[in-house]
Amino acid sequence: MAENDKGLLRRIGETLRDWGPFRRDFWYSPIRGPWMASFFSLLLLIVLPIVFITGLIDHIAWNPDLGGTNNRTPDMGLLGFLTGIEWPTRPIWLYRLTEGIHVVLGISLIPLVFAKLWSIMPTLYKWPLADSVGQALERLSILFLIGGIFFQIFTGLIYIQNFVILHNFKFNQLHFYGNWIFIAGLVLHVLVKFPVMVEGLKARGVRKELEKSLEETEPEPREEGRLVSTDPAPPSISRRGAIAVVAGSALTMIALAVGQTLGQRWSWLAILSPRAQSPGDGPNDFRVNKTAKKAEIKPEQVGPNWRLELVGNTSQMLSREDLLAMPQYTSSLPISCLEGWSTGNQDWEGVRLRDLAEMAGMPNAEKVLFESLESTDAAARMSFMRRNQFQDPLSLLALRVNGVDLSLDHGYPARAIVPATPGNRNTKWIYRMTFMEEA
Ligand SMILES: Nc1nc2c(c(=O)[nH]1)N[C@H]1C(S)=C(S)[C@@H](COP(=O)(O)O)O[C@H]1N2
Ligand SMILES: [Mo]
Repeated sequence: MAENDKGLLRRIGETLRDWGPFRRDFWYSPIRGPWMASFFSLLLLIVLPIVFITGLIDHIAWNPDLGGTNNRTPDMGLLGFLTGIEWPTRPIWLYRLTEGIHVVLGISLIPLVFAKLWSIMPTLYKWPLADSVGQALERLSILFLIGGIFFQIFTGLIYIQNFVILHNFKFNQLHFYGNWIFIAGLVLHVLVKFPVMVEGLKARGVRKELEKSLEETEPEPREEGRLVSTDPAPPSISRRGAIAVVAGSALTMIALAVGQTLGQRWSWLAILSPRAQSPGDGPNDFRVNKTAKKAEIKPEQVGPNWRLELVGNTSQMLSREDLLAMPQYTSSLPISCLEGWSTGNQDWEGVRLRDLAEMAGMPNAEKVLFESLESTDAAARMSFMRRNQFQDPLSLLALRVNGVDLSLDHGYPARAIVPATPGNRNTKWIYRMTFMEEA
């Protein structure tokens, strides 16, 4: 029986070896080879760490140690050190920049990853899959790497489309834990392949190869691996031409995505962004993440009977008139969503959060909890901010924006607005603020 199995496996292997993409002469591109594969690796080695690090920065920006909905990925493991770092409030565009880079460069990875896959395609069709334990490990790392990258791009892309069906899927967990698979694959791969990449580039030189025209383009010499075709077709594009196509695609992705982070004036550029639609130019006509209707805010909740419950050492009820009678301040701040889009600066007017902390008798509280009238979405219903955030003179409980009352969609009667903070921490339709000491 065992003998027969072996025979069968071997026969399958032999058949596969001679079939379609498993055949060496199936691959005929004259420009595929170690140099091309190494060049695309180099591009990825520059972009991937930036996307990875700005992703981690996003976790710091949420202040996960404050708990509640700030912490959607408990058990951060090795990355636990990200918890407890005080996210700064300056520069005011900090999160706009880091998250903009994360999303925009993340999108530009799509053509880069496909180019890299193309450049190593024949090695994926190798039979037997591995000749040694080392090779098996290497191939396993590639599986983690490719699987991880696609998973991250896929979950990220779906999330920023804000599809209604997928709105509540556990994006934070998926995108965070999926990252582990990806980074494990990447670290292993770089450890094994870095010297190979350097060799691959050195053998032909980066500049020298990029200077070659189509006429000067020739296949690389046959190597031990399977990248160079055994039967190359005449070149129809130079290596630099192929690289230009890939880089041009990545730059196009960037151009089509970056408009959403540059504010309203450029949003028309972001044609692939669901937030690109121009919302008009009235004082309240800047992007809305979730409308009051979607959040099921009822008119009687936000009418004259609305009160802000301010909790600290004491508890008091404040009407909108009470709040408007307090010293009013204006802060020019953007909304920067973790989906990557941001508004330009808006002129928010209202009461300083630190004045409210004072009023609650807890100017040195550790944190403040905002609670929203909305009941449809547990994740959006509340948010914590740290002391450095509510003490910043620009941090407001906003009542008005751009010279008029807040619109219902932007959080009337009152919303939080704090510099450099992820958009989703700026709770709308607030009915209670609770200042708290350390638990
Ligand atoms: N109560 C509540 N507050 C909320 C949200 C929400 O869905 N519910 N969305 C948040 C998110 S994700 C962002 S980006 C900002 C968007 O504010 P805007 O709709 O006024 O532009 O509000 C935040 N505040
Ligand atoms: Mo957001």
